[in-house]
Amino acid sequence: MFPAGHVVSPTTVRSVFQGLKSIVATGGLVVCVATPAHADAANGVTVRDAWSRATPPGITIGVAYFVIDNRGPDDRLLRVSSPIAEHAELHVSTLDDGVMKMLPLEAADVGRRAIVKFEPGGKHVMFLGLQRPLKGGDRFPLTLSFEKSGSVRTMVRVFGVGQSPHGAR
Ligand SMILES: [Cu+2]
Repeated sequence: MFPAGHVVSPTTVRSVFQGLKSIVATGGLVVCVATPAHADAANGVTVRDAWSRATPPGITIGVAYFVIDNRGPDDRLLRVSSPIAEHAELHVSTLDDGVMKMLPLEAADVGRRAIVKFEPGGKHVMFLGLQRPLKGGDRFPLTLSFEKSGSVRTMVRVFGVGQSPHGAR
């Protein structure tokens, strides 16, 4: 929806991710949670606390945040993917003169024994072409591909509008 290097006004960002009241849709996303929601480990890299925000009806972009805990050597997050969206991209947000800019990241470095946080206002995963709106309480899988550690799959928990793992926002 947004081209690479897009510039979006803070208002747009707010309305997409927080502001609009979500209309309760019937028959919400049903994800079979066969995988436990706790962190999944692979060769030293662990991904935990993955979360996302509910999306308003008609909006086909979404976002995801998580914490990468690397107990091994230097690594890099190269790609992400999820069955809920046509594309998933690595982005970074910066506030520049009151304008929220989101830029695509080619990869995210994960240093040796480092913790890298994807969080609001910083690095995030952006979903383009969501198959359907995300609702609070949903869970969906996200696969992160690392240069050395390979694929790490985690489950993302969707929070309602104005909610986050840290309480209301
Ligand atoms: Cu973005």
